[in-house]
Amino acid sequence: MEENEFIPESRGHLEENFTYNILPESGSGAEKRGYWSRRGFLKKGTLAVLGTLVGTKIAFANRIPKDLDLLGLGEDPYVIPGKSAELVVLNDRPLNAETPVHLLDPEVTPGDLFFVRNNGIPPVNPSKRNWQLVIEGESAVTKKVLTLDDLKTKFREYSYQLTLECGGNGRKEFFPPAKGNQWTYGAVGCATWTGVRLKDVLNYAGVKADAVYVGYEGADTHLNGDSGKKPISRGIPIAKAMEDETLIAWKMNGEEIPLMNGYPLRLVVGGWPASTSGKWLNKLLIRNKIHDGAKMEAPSYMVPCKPVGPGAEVANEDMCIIESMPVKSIITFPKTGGILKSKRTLEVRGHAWAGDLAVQEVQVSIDYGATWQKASLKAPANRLAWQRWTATLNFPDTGYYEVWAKATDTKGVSQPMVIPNWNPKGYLNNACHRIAIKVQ
Ligand SMILES: Nc1nc2c(c(=O)[nH]1)N[C@H]1C(S)=C(S)[C@@H](COP(=O)(O)O)O[C@H]1N2
Ligand SMILES: [Mo]
Repeated sequence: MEENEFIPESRGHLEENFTYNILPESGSGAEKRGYWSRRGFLKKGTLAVLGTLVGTKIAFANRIPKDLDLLGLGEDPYVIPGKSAELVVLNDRPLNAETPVHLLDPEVTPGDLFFVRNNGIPPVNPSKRNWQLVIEGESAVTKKVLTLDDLKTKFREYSYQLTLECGGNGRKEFFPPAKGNQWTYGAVGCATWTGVRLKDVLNYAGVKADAVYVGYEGADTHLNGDSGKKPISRGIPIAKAMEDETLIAWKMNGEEIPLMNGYPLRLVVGGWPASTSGKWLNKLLIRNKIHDGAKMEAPSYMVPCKPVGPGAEVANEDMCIIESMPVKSIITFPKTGGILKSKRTLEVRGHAWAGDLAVQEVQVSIDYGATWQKASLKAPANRLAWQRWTATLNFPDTGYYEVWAKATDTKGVSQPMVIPNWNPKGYLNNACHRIAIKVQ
């Protein structure tokens, strides 16, 4: 095994006596530098797209070795504009990319590292100046149309740090596998969002007594080019919509929201599946029934109402809408694979969150869960923000260790050690995160 001294990333800091071994991740293409794609995939289906990018048809297309980067493309086609090259692209149509878990280390997730989950094609060059937000629906007293300026001048501005996690984060671990993006740990982030309270805007239009749900629509378009069809149009019950922290935001970390995260305007619903946080927001629908937009229908963003065995077939009527996300934690420092040299103590850290609840306790184990040590845990910056945890580990001997982290929410519910309730779409995997450490 080759060992190199290296600085793993610009933003992490290395402890003294700490290095990494670079193990090629199998299939990731890390071992295939040079002419070969770092991204490790060039799908057949993208050839037509590549053709348009190089400006002519690609001759001998069927002979292009898998994973070859075409020189004529210049830049790595899988670096997303406005995003770090270190995001891992899982799909390019629609574009989906996750954050490597160790890059989630900052307490506030930077915009260029925030994951991207698209269901359709984002709007091209959306105009901030001409942006309009329509508020209507059966349970709206009056229809309203607001510009961005209206939002900024008619309502009070609020900022909250809010955790957004895709319902499918962790899907990769389910067996039998579930179709869809094979997210590992990185479809989560916690940025500071600035905007107005959704409830203030809803009240401005007037909310009738029979209102039960608020649905959103965005300016993205369907993959199949059908302009009448929305790629996604989800929603939340009126009670969640009326919470102080539910925002219509135009800023992320004090700057304009990156295009891929919803510029110029998006909903931010902390603690719930991020699919409820509509990007490129241009319509709110105050509904007198559960919103019936795209991806509200079963089995999208639903799990079996009662647990089922792995691989079970579940009828649509036995599926329930996911609401608050479950308790979860990640280890963000060190990056897995670290080698601790001539030292037996190491400070590890990460974040923990628990949907609508707060985290009460985080514990860590270095002996495969036989014994646990309490980590120190910070209060959240505000309700629905993830919480920083840290722990100082004392390794009794040299050797290979795994560090496991486990969070418990304020209702006493802990993360499972094994993959939880299998479900057909692979949602809500909140099993404990583990990293490997070698003590030399
Ligand atoms: N308009 C629109 N809003 C959307 C989506 C989308 O495809 N279109 N994807 C949803 C899903 S499934 C998730 S997980 C989050 C992802 O937000 P992000 O891309 O900013 O990380 O946005 C949600 N809002
Ligand atoms: Mo999602």
